[in-house]
Amino acid sequence: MEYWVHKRLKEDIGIERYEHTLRVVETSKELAKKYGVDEDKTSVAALLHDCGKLKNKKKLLKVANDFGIILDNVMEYNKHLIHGPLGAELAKKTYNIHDEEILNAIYYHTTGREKMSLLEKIIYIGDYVEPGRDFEGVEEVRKLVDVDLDKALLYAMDNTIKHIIESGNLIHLDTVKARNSIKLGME
Ligand code: DGI
Ligand code: FE
Ligand code: FE
Repeated sequence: MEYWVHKRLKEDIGIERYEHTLRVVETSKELAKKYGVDEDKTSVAALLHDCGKLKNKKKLLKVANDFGIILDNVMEYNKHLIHGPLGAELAKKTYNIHDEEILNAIYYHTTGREKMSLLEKIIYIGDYVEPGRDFEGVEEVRKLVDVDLDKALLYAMDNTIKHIIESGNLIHLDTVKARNSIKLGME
C-alpha cells in the first residue's frame, strides 16, 4: 500500500497498534499461502483490520456516529467491539477499499460470524497468533493452525469465550454464531 496509508494508519491507531498490524500482515500472508488464499487481498485486509481502533476514543465514537453505525446492545456495553464495523467503514471511505471480501474480513475480525470465508478465518487467526501475542492458549493455536485451520479457530474461539465469561463481559451473538458454525462444520 502507498505511503500515505501507512502514515494515516500510524497517526490514527498509534505506533504500538501499527506494529501489531504489521505482524498480522506477515502472519496472515503466510497463512494465505498455506491455505490458498489471495496473498495481496490478505495483505490489504490485515493491514487495515484494526484501522477502526482509533486511539482517540472520543473521536472513535464520534466517527462511528457520523458514519451512522448503529450500536447493538452488546457493542453499547463493550465499545471495544465497535472497531471492526468502524474499520470496515473507514476502509471504504478513507482508504478506498471496495472489495466486499476484504471489508467483511475487517468488519468481523473481532467477533467472527456464522459461515466465515477463508479470508475472514485467516485474518481472525492471524490477529490471534501474530508473534507479539503471548496470552494463555496461543501456543496451542499456533500448533493447530499448522495442521487444521478450523481446529485452530474453534480452540481460539472457545478460549476467547471463556475469557469473556471470566471477565464478566457480554458475549456478542456473532461470537457465539461463529463458534457454533465452526463446530458444526467440523463434524
Ligand atoms: O484489536 P485486537 O486487540 O488486535 O484484537 P481483537 O479485535 O480480536 O479483539 C480481541 C478482544 O476482543 C479480546 O479481548 C476478546 C474480545 N472479544 C471478542 N469477541 C467478543 C469480545 N469481547 C466481548 N465483550 N464480547 C465478544 O463477543
Ligand atoms: Fe481488532
Ligand atoms: Fe488486531
